[in-house]
Amino acid sequence: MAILKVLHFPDERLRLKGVTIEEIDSEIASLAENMLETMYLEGGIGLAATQVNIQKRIVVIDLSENKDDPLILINPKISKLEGKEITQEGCLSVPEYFDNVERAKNIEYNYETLNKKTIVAKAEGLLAICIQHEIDHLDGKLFIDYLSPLKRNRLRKKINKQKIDLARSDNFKSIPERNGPFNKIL
Ligand code: GNR
Ligand code: NI
Repeated sequence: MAILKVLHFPDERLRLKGVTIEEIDSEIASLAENMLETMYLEGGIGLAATQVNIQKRIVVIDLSENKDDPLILINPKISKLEGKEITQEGCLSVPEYFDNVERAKNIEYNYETLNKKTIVAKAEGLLAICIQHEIDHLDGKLFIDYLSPLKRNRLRKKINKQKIDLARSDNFKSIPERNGPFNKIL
């Protein structure tokens, strides 16, 4: 197993679309394992392959309390959207930001399993929200795309500021090998 690196907004690779998985083989099985391990480590309830820089239509979800009931959705597709619901969402690719998003309350969806079975199912509540959020990732979409322009601008400014602050603090990191006791670079 392996931990994969999760891309963060505004990484353009989050905008790439995943391709349909034609062959469900051991490579896909080990990708699913690695995605689950990464999701558990990062403390998320879902993870799409797009977020770990793999452009394939596969998603993992685990809504269980004990993190022992994983769902692996291959080529997931929503066939019906019903009702509306506003929920506060977060995303491992947009750290430390949470906001309300309106989505369908009830969905019908289908997907393939690692055993190459096609499953047709219905979902409501958090599972329905999560499946919509994850399939959006496979299509290069993020939950912040649904925010008002004002909120998106605020978020962009906050992230730009974080980037500047990080660059500043990096400059102050000590490099003892090069600088001996005088290890502050301005
Ligand atoms: O961990 C996550 N929590 C969450 C909360 C509300 C709606 C969607 C999600 S998914 C998110 C993990 C993630 O980024 N998946 O892509
Ligand atoms: Ni997400």
